[in-house]
Amino acid sequence: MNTQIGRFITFEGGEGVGKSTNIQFVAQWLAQQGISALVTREPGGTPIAERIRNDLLKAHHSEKMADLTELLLMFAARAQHLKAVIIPALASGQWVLCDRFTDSTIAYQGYGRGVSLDQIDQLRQLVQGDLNPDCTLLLDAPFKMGMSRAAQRASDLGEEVDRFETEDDGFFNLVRQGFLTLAKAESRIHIIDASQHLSAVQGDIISVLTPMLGNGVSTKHFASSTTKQDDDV
Ligand code: Z5A
Repeated sequence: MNTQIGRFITFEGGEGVGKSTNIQFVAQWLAQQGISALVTREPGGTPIAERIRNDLLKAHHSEKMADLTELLLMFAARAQHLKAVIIPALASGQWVLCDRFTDSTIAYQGYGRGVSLDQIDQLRQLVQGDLNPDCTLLLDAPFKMGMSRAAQRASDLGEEVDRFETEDDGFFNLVRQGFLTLAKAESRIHIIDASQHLSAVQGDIISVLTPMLGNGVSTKHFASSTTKQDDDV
């Protein structure tokens, strides 16, 4: 029986820090190494999960979405995405490159909205079991820099503002600190300085991923990730 499984790489960070740009770059770079990668995103990645995404991001609901509703919808979309897309791809030996995953839930719903981290962890266990990313690239930049890049892109492409983009500076600062706190605690998370020129960002990303090419497949995927010293940011 072939027990080889692919690598699970997630891209995290605030808005406009370059996740979509760099996920495409990594997919092309892996293809040059002869590695097939599936690019996907959260919330979303399947027809059902994309419908949930639409409800989550729509800026103008006639009622305010409760924080717990938002949290449960994130995990509902994730359950579908894991079952229909991520787990089958990994099992077939493909690498999965995912634009956001559970670290975003901890940063946005936990640190940003103030939902209990213990409750988030219970849902994480229920939905993921022991499946965690092998490696997470945390693209970090001052949130105003990301917002202004995203605003420029939105105006170039005529995109609408989503519900999260209407939050205030305090919320985005909490989210950024949440990501940085997680990065200190989890050895799989690598902080990439996303305020640099794009070529420097991509050089740093390759430095992180190159050691993973040595044995392009992993059989340890479902083991829990290693924990670093639990310092504060
Ligand atoms: N959310 C949540 O709350 N909880 C969860 O569990 C999950 C998500 C999974 C949807 O995210 C929202 O869902 C998100 C959090 C929440 N809300 N917010 N904020 P999304 O991923 O769909 O949307 P986003 O985070 O807002 O991503 P984005 O705006 O698409 O940004 P990005 O993908 O990180 O950036 P980009 O599109 O690659 O780059 C933006 C522009 O900057 C573009 O024109 C690039 O060419 C340019 N760029 C990129 N890098 C550089 C550098 N280094 N220099 C100069 N210019 C650059």
